[in-house]
Amino acid sequence: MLNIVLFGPPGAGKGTQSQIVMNRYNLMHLSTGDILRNAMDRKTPRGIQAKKYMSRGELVPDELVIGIIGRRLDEYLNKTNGFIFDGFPRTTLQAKEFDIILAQKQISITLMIELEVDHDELISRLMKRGQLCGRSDDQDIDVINNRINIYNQSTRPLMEYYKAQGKYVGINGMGDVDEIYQRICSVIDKEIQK
Ligand code: B4P
Repeated sequence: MLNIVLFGPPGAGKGTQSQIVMNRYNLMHLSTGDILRNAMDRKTPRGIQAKKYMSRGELVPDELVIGIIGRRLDEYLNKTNGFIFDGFPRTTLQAKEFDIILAQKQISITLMIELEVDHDELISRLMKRGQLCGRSDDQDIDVINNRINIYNQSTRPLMEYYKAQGKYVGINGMGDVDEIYQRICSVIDKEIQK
């Protein structure tokens, strides 16, 4: 099974790239951000709980997102070649719990690919999306900065966790979508050929 964690700050292109990479390798795309936004729109108890955090640009509690991922894994495990995890894990606790859940299912993460993007480019992409799509967490510069700061403090250190397992690869996330897609595919193809 090919299981990829696509990693990077808000606006790095994780969601954008996941959509095209999943088609090429026939993978299931699991985005905790999309799942939480869907729950918010449907006003489910989890969605109502998540909204408090997401509207401020804060991370949703670990137990809530870990539960979501566990349930989705059970649902799709026997129906796919593998997964792209987009926006998960985001904390060390999530990564550790995730490894335990995966081991119980006798699978593991193949690679963590980080998209490296300059701070000014992140702000510009997110503000543009805020204008085009109306996502509320992309419309307020303070919320955007809070998300980027939380990424740097709580999420980026996770790369060390995957580096220690020999699974981390950083790639240049600047440039047009197709260029970045080609860079991601060359990393995955190299791994598949090993
Ligand atoms: P996410 O939905 O993961 O949102 P994101 O970090 O903003 O990145 P996203 O993947 O959507 O954007 P992308 O970079 O593709 O998280 C939202 C919130 O959910 C979090 O703040 C948190 O509250 C909560 N959450 C989610 N997962 C959680 C977890 N595990 N634990 C706790 N809380 C969690 O793209 C951004 C924009 O850039 C797009 O408009 C795109 O068109 C554009 N773009 C992409 N590539 C480009 C390129 N090469 N050039 C120009 N523009 C580009």
